[in-house]
Amino acid sequence: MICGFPVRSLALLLLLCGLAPAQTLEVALEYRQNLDDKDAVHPWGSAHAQPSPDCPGGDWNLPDLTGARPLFATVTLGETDFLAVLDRVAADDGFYNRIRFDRNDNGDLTDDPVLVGDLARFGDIEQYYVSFDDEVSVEYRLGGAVLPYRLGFRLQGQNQEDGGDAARFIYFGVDTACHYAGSFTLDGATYQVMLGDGDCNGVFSDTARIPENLYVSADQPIYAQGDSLYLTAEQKMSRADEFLLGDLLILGEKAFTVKVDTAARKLALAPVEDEIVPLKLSQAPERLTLLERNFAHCVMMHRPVNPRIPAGDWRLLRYALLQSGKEGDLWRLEAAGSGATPFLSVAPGAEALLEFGEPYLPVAQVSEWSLRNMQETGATEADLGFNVQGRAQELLTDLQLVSGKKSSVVLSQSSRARPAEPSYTIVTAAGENVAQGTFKYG
Ligand SMILES: [Ca+2]
Ligand SMILES: [Ca+2]
Repeated sequence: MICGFPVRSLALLLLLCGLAPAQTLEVALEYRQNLDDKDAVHPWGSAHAQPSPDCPGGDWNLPDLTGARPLFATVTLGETDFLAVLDRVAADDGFYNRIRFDRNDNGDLTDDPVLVGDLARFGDIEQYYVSFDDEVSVEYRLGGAVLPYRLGFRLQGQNQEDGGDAARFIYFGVDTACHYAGSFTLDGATYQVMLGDGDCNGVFSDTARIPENLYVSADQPIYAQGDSLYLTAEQKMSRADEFLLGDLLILGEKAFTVKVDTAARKLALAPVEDEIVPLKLSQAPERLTLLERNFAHCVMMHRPVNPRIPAGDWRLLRYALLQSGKEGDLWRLEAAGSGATPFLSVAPGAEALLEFGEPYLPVAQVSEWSLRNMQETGATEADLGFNVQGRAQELLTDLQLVSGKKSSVVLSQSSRARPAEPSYTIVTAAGENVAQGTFKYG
């Protein structure tokens, strides 16, 4: 007998005592092509495949190519390398506008559909942008599985007739046109999820990190890279439901480790068992993402209640807040950590406090880039930027009216869901007006 219950009722007893054995949530992931539901929101992903005039080693069967200098690029998905050949429809076309892509990975580029792009030239220099309407569906290998994928392509660059390394300056963009979707139920709520391959490498488990060579300034949000997890308890997914993929998820008052197994098409959410530290938040966010200094962990929080996180130094990446106005209008504010946002040190055994959000301060300033440009080139014009900065020196990235027809906030004429653009006046020390205008969203 335990607590007056027979032993065979142990499971029931544990449930009653709130000590039910922690269960891992297994979420089956279904492959989706973005074109299956064109009007829906889809995760975005992209990679650059560096073109080269040299064909990689291999036993290739190449078609006749047009133009003096065809280029070759390798697109890697999982453990499969696909060869792409760039050439021109007509020898005198200004830029590369035809792609042969070894879609079935058989070394023969004569049995694949030929992709022809729309060539757009802009600027006085011979700068081109080439878009391709056709996408390609492929199969690739990963972890013993053969998986489907869908890709789109675009090209950008300057036509340079001479010079051996001209290909270095050509951007061959490969875009993800597919994702995985699934759902799970927790405490009576049904959550929809989508997984996106942010770096377009066929692996959907790349967690957030900041590129080594990224220039991080105080007046710019920090853009981390990685795959994405969209999560919502609503019927319809929106752009605001995106997280950069983390290895930890705080959902309400629960904490889970997140494991994506692309080959098995599975997302596993296992209750966190390691010791983690209570974290107080100065505001209640709709969602919030923290990245550990060395990218050892990334925590995604969805409507967190008494969240806990591992010890370490943490960087505030992004958050979203919902706030009601006086007229019953509901606003969503989104912000991202900047280069000036301090790290938060979280030590074992002591509750930490993450301060962010209100009070927000308007900041008008000449950008660091513009100042450097003036100093280095003697330029006499500069960009005047407008930011709204929160308590952690984070920067507002968006402020939108989510619902409600009336609002005491004056709305923008150009972007009706946003507040009106602020205006500015520049005055000399002597009080003379020298310039005035209105900022633009950008
Ligand atoms: Ca082929
Ligand atoms: Ca990836």
